[in-house]
Amino acid sequence: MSDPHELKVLNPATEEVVATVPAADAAEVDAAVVRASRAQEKWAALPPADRARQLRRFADVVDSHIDELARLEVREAGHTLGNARWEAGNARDLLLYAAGGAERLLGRQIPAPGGWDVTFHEPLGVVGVIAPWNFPMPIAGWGSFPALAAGNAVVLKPAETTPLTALRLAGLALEAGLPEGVFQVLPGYGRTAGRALVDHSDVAKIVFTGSTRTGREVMERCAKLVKPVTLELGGKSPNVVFADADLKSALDPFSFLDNSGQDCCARTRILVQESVYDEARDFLADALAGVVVGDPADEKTQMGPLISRQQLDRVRSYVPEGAQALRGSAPDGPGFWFPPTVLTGEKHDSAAAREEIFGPVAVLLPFTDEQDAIRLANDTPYGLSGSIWTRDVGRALRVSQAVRAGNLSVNSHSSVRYWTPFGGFKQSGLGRELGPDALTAFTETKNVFISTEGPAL
Ligand code: TXE
Repeated sequence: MSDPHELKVLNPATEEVVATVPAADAAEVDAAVVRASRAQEKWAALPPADRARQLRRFADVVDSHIDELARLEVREAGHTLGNARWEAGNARDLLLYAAGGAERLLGRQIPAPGGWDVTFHEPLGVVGVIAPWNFPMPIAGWGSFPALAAGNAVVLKPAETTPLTALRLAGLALEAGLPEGVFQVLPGYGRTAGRALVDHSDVAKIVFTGSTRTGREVMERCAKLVKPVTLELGGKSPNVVFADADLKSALDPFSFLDNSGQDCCARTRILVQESVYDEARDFLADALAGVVVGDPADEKTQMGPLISRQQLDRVRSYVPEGAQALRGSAPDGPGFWFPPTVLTGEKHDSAAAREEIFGPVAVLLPFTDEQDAIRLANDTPYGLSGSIWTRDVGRALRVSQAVRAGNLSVNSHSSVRYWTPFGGFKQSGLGRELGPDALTAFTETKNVFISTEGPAL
């Protein structure tokens, strides 16, 4: 069965149609890649400072549209206004940070007898970025902006449910003076436009963020062309809380409720030392009851709806009627609402404790001692993120070394900053985005040896 020719974008808080957008087919993907290839040659030939200046101008234009972009994100993704403003600001900040990278894409000079040996970071060509719906603007930027700064052209396919902010960003890029074809956004279905981008022989790399299942398929298809991939996949991150921790901060419910739990770094396995388990449960019961769930456009709202009916059904399937749980409240009526929930009767190996739910649902589990905490924290195929809460510095260091995950925080729930590397161990992904090395992931290293001996006369 072929996909429809358009995408219907719904407001997840009301189920009203926000917009209808044409969906690209394989021929349109091909045409975009041809345009991108042409544009890329000129873009890569620009002096780095000129490329940087154009990206800074793009950042300025994004900056003057923060509120518009944020309100669009609220309507298409149901994010709270505060979060959406942060997301638009993140796109601006990453543009500025990546722009500086264009001027600092340094090679090396390596000692070699009989001459000089130097390395260059050359752009790959056309990069395909496949983005998810959970953070449409930031993740579009994480894949695209460092690639652009390194001299590549980008074709970005946003998720079916959230194409609008990405399309607007592409419009703002043109407004800022970026050459046509350098940054194109092509909404479409995963198995049509997404696959066409992955399979295209002139797309030099794929950056994919989404489910582990689809990521595996993307990697398999890329293998046929020996095409490099960066994969940012799912997570089931632990929040390890020792008895000596500041419980109030450690059990901040927004460590798993932010973005309605649709966050690959959400700390959804709350592992609490058994001596403070009851105290933790009582604290969470009160905290969930106080969470304001409702209209995401209202400044006072702390948590909005889920993205879609499909996601709501998926989340519901993990919380059957009569499940032992602490619950907050959520609106009735239209919209994809689910209340903040902590499951308290799960075993370590139950589906809810092991699988990525991607909704406002965490499990609360006890552990005995440090070794038990490490064992449970690592008892998952994922390895994206996690928090460790203790006042014992030695223990904090030991546990952060022992937990196999790409992004940990000690006595904090922070995880993603545009200037630090981000990515997963195990089945959470492959490669890193952001941080000081972000641009090199979009380059080939070329080594050139120059003889100083000269040709024999
Ligand atoms: O993801 P998909 P879905 C997880 C989360 C969620 C589950 C399913 O657990 O509940 O995945 O979400 C495109 N070839 N995450 O179904 O299918 C698709 O169009 C090429 C975690 O939305 O992975 C979209 O643009 N592309 C995650 C993108 O892939 C394909 C964020 C993601 O969709 C494709 C999102 C194909 N065959 C979901 N099939 C995170 N890491 O944060 C789909 N796509």
